Amino acid sequence: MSNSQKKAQVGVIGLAVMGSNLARNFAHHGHTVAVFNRTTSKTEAFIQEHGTEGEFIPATTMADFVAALERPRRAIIMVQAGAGTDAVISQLADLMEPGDIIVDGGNALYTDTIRREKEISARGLHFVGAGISGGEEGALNGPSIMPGGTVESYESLGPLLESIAAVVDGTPCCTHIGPDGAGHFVKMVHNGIEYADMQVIGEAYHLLRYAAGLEPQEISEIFREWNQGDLDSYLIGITAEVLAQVDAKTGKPLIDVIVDAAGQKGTGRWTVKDALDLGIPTTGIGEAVFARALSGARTQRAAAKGNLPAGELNNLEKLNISRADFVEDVRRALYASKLVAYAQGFDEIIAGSKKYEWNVDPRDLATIWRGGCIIRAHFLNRIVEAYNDNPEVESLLLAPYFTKEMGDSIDSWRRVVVAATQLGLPIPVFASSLSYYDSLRAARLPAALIQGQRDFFGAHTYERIDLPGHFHTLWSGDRTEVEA
Ligand code: NBP
Repeated sequence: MSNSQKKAQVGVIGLAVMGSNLARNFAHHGHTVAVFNRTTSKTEAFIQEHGTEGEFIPATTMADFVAALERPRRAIIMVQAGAGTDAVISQLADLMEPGDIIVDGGNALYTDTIRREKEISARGLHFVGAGISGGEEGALNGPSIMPGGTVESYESLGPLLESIAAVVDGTPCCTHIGPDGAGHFVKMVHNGIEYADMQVIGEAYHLLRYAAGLEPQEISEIFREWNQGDLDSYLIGITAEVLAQVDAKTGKPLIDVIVDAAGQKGTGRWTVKDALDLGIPTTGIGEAVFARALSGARTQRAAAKGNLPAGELNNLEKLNISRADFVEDVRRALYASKLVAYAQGFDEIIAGSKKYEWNVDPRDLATIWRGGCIIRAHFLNRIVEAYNDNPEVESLLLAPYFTKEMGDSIDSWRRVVVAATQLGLPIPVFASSLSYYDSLRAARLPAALIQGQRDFFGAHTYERIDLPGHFHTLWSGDRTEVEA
């Protein structure tokens, strides 16, 4: 029901998939919601379709939209990230008054959010970059929400957002993350972790299909079973659904008629670029982003298919591995690789938080990612426990639960990596995560040689294990060592 007399507690701008579902979610929770879309016909269609679900105030101009909001005004922008967001912010800011709050709920790059927050706060308004995860279904029924911005803005905005967020064990999946770009930064890394999680699941499927020779329906059942244990998560659940789907047109498993080229919108790539800048080895996320890129290089792949020597390939029988053992090994390899990806993602969040002085509490993230979002998973409770036990833990992998899981998985993981390599099947994240793990635990790394090489060609100096200071060998002279 629309009501032009009443003021709205919240407004949503942009009535595409995310905005319309979010607006409905607010209305379902008893809030009056002002709605506006650049193309008015979309607002009309929205009211036509959903107007009876709650109290909406449709606006045909931005001025009407702003006038419909109670103060302090709370307007959530759900438009395409980038130029569209900038345009809407500028129009809104011109119409708003000090103390009002502009929320960008889109997938903005966090550095844009930092810039926007600076500009908007200089005008006396609050600007909140809020990561919202859960896609269409989450926006409607309870997303995971990661708002940045000032503490003051959260006092007004928080209860509203918490009222529509997913709830796990009585706790809403929404909390104040930290100042300016903190919310969008953690949402970015969340998406990066999502890339790695999806890729390791993909690798497990690929091995069960092409190494163990199982059919999609059988693999669906295996994933369903896995979803009862440690791997219990949204992504494992939907994997079972996708694999069980039969294509109505051909009668084949749907998976077999979908082109094997994965798309991406950019948040995974941003996560990796930022990890490079921060010097954090998020190898799992990186390999997952590259795996999508390689899958999409369709011309190059077509040229290479059947034309690159594979060497002598093996099979499970020759490797003396039973199918049942292999399935269990793959489950453990999947879990171990996944834990590595999460550990790396949390390393990046901690490093980003330090760089920007955001004071992000990693426990908050593990808590609010338990529901609503794409990477929601049972084991996130373990991350909360790990940081509760030791907030300064050097890596999540060193927390007792994780170390034990790695110990229980490591032999399986090595067998899977060896088997996949001998079968010629690609497992970029399984393999690179194992290398990361072995690098992390290594007593010595070949980095000593790299330092020697760097000193040889560029006099970059090296440190010694037995003396303080920096040293240089006179490589082109008499090869004695001097202190730099
Ligand atoms: P889209 O990203 O497809 O954006 C479409 C909306 O943006 C329409 O309402 C459109 O208005 C509006 N818009 C554009 Br485009 N340019 C505009 C401009 N210059 N001024 C005003 N409005 C403009 O919508 P979405 O998929 O609902 O996503 C919204 C945001 O949420 C994005 O940032 C997205 O990355 C993020 N997000 C999406 C998901 C998801 O699962 N889809 C999940 C999480 C976050 P029009 O109707 O007049 O063209």
